[in-house]
Amino acid sequence: MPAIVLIGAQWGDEGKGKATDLLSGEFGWVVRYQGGNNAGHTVVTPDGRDFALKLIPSGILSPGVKNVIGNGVVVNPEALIEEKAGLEKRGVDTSGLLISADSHLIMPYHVAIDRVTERYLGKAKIGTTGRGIGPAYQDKVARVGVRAADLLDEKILHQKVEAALELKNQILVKVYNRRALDFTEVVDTVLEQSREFADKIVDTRLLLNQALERGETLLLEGSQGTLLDVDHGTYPFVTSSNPTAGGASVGSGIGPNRIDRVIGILKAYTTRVGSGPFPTELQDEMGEWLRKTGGEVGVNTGRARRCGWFDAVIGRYAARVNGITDFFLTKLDVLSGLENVPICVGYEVDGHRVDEMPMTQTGFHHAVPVYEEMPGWFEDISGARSWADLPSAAQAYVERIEELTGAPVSAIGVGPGRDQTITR
Ligand code: 2SA
Ligand code: GDP
Ligand code: MG
Repeated sequence: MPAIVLIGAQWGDEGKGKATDLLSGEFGWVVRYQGGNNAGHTVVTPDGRDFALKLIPSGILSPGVKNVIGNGVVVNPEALIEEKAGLEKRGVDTSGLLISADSHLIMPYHVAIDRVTERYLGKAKIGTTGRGIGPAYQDKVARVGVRAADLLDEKILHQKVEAALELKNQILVKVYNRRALDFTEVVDTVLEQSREFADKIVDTRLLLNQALERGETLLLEGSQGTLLDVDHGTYPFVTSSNPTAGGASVGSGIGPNRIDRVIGILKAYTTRVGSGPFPTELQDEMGEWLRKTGGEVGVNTGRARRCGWFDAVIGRYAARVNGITDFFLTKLDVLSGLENVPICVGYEVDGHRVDEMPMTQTGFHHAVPVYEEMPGWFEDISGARSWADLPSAAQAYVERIEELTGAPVSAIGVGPGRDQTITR
């Protein structure tokens, strides 16, 4: 077990924080490899305390584990300081946190452009978290980004920010009719902020590979989810990085052959936050019931999540594109109390039955779910700790998901707590 990847198999918020926390004690290192402070990973510790991790890996709550913000992550210095200080205030030791010198920084102009672009798009907006994620990745790919290592060289930092800001201010002022940002203020602020974490900026790629050579183990923690992947998701309604398992190698700098397990975190129903197609979405009281019962509210933005039934087409797709070895099925407890539980087994697209993800954006927009009804269960299963504790209808529901997705379910979540987990 050199390295394992843990990814979201749907549109995010499947329970990756809980799963990472649950496993991190078995690993030497926990690594975030993409995304930034758009994520919201909830961990409930055994003493009942609730933590919402955004940029910092969820392994930070496990003493002795080293936590890495990898090169594939975009780092907002202000958000990093705030999150770190918030954890320390609650008694969490953050001394094991390291930041890749190659990670790109989210600058104030990225946040401004993200928000103004969304407003400008109006009804066609992506529904981003407004954290500057897309614009920061745009600059990375356009080769005008500012990286964490640049904070260690004032001269270079000045040059890079000056070049970037000249163009950004043109966009902000001329395209969006907004206020220009002041160069000196931007540079001075980021330099001031960097003093709080400059000693944590290191060559994480080298450290991670050396750790592997010593036989230490890594858990690579994905954020968002498969359907939000910029390559494999419901483009353009996606985030600007690669949450899928392939992104873990690129975003951390370890070879793909080091990874020998890919755990897909899969919610027992489906949610999505932000715009974009969602075939099994329930826009009725049933959707409202799932939202309330499952507590489906954005950890970061407080936005209500859209809710719907389990979609096996997506589950099967995620199993394939990530090479999922096993699923952690979360929030099964939320479904208690339903007479029947529908599972989407395929789609009708423009009069044709399809069993796989439609190839085109229009096809997916037109996808109407084909449901199979599974018998429900009424027992409260939040206290179940073994497979045998589950009612037979709940067992049948899990087994049907395994059949339809083609991957085994190795753990089942029956509540937010670490112990509210059934391992098989
Ligand atoms: P962005 O900000 O550019 O990454 O937004 C692009 C799309 O990606 C979605 N996205 C997310 N979806 C689910 N959960 C996320 N994290 C937070 C949470 C979200 C929140 O844990 O609840 O608090 O609202 C997350 N981050 C990005 C986003 O909604 C857009 O659809
Ligand atoms: P993440 O982004 O994938 O880490 O997921 P979020 O933290 O955004 O959302 C998952 C929510 O479900 C959090 O409030 C978790 O505490 C909670 N949760 C995780 N697993 C379970 C489970 O098995 N049952 C219940 N009821 N809640 C869970
Ligand atoms: Mg989340």
